[in-house]
Amino acid sequence: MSLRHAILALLSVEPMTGYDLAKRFGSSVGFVWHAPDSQIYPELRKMEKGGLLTAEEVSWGPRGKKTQYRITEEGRDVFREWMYSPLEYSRERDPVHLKAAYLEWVEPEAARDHMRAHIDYHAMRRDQWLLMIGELKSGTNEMLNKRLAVTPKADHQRTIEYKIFTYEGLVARAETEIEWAKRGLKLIDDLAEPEKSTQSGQE
Ligand code: VNL
Repeated sequence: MSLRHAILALLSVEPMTGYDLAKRFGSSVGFVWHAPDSQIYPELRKMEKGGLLTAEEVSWGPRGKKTQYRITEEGRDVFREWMYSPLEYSRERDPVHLKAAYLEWVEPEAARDHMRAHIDYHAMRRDQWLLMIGELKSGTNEMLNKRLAVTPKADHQRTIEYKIFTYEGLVARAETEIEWAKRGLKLIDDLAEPEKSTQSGQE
C-alpha cells in the first residue's frame, strides 16, 4: 500500500491542509500514484492515528477552520524505510492484455475500437508526462520548487533528475503501448482480410 508513502513524500516538504494536499497530489505525485480525494482524506486520518502525522486546526478564511497535517519524525522514518525496502512485484492483472488475447470473439471493427482507445489513452498520458518533464526542466513546477526551497543545494540536482527520470520512463512505456496497439490494428486488418493483405504484400 503506497498511498501513504506518496502522501509522506509531499508532506516532507511542508505541512498542508487535507485540501491543499489533495490538490497538489493530483498535479504531482498523483501522476505516478493515482488516488481519488475520497481515498486521500481517510488515509490522512489513519496516518494521524498511526503517529505518522500530527493534525492541527488552523483558521481558514474569515470564519472557517481546516485540519493541517504535519509529518512527524516517525513519518519520515517510515518513508525512509520504505525507500530502502525492496519492492514486492505483483503479477500482471491487465484487462487490456486479457481482452487482446480473445479478440477473435469480436468483429474486426470492435477489435479496432479497443486498439484505438488504447492509443488515445496512452497518447493523452504521454502528453501529460511530457508537459511535466517540461515543467521539471524549466523550473516551473510548483511542488518541485517548494521541495527545492527546503533541500540543501548539494541535493538539488538529484532531486530534479530522479523526477525527470521517472517521467521519461513513463513516456517510453506509453510509446511502447502505442506501438503495440498500432501493430494490433495492422494484425486485425491482416486477419480480417487475409486475401487482400497477401496481395498488397506482393506489390
Ligand atoms: C514532485 C514534484 C513529484 C513534481 C512529482 O511527481 C512531480 C515532488 C512524482 O517534488 O514531490 O511531478
